[in-house]
Amino acid sequence: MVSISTYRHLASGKVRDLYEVDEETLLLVASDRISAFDHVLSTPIPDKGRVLTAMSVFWFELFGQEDSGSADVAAPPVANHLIAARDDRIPAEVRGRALLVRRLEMIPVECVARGYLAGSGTADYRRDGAVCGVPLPDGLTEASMLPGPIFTPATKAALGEHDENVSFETVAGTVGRELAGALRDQTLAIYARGSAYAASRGLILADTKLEFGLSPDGALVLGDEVLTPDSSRFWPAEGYAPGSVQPSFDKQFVREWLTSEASGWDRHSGEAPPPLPDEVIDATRQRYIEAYTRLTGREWPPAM
Ligand code: Q0Z
Repeated sequence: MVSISTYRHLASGKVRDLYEVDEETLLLVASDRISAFDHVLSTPIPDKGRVLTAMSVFWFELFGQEDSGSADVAAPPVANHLIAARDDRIPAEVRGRALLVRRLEMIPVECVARGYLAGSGTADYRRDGAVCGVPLPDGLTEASMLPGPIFTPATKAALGEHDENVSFETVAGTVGRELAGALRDQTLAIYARGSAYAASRGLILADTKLEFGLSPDGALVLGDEVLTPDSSRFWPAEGYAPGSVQPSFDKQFVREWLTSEASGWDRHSGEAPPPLPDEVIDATRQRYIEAYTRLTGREWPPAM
């Protein structure tokens, strides 16, 4: 039986860890850690890592197919880094929340597609009337639907920093115009397919962040995690109301409790947030599972 300590630790993000299996194979592990207000909380959410992993697998499989059913828009298959979610090289301790993936040469661009105004998109629009150099019409408000989906790349910041929105021209300067164009086209194609599918399940995909890499033969490959609540904003279509910040599908209970009197915490204090009460943990776990079952139409837990 293989243990995770067999593998060299390569990197850790806020809530994920990356290990080297061999020269061409990596293990991408989603933890149960959750972040809120730029802090990683001391309380894990049971099953969160399994939900996000199963969701990524669902999307990799959907987008890997030419025609993915009535909810998906017909498009050529997208190559991705997934080797297996079930494999003897996946240690028992992380099984269900780890993916064996092809090692790629990652492209240092956060590839964001937005169909709606939110987060840094709203901030940039209010300041510049544009996001990442893409001009937008007057009169938009928080959570407005955009005239059409836009590519709003960002450069990955160091741990603890925020990604910096950049223009297409900046990406072209970094990786070349041809690759920049391919990143934009693939990102918008995946957003179109993902948002059409999500809409058929009663969910708005407001925006999403993708990462791509190059395989040894030079092909562009979709990497990382895909269309999870950690990389995307999902809003329930039934409650959608532009003009104010939309409640997060997954983290709303956490945010509401942390900013309530009950937590005793001031998000601007610089202090670490307190541990979550059991009711908030349970409600949040249920929200993640609901996101999975609602999006995929599959039972929880998946067979992995
Ligand atoms: C992903 C990340 C972290 C989790 C590198 N297929 C790949 N080939 C080469 N590198 C990567 C991948 Cl996915 C890769 N990341 C982001 C960092 C935990 C994911 F610490 N970094």
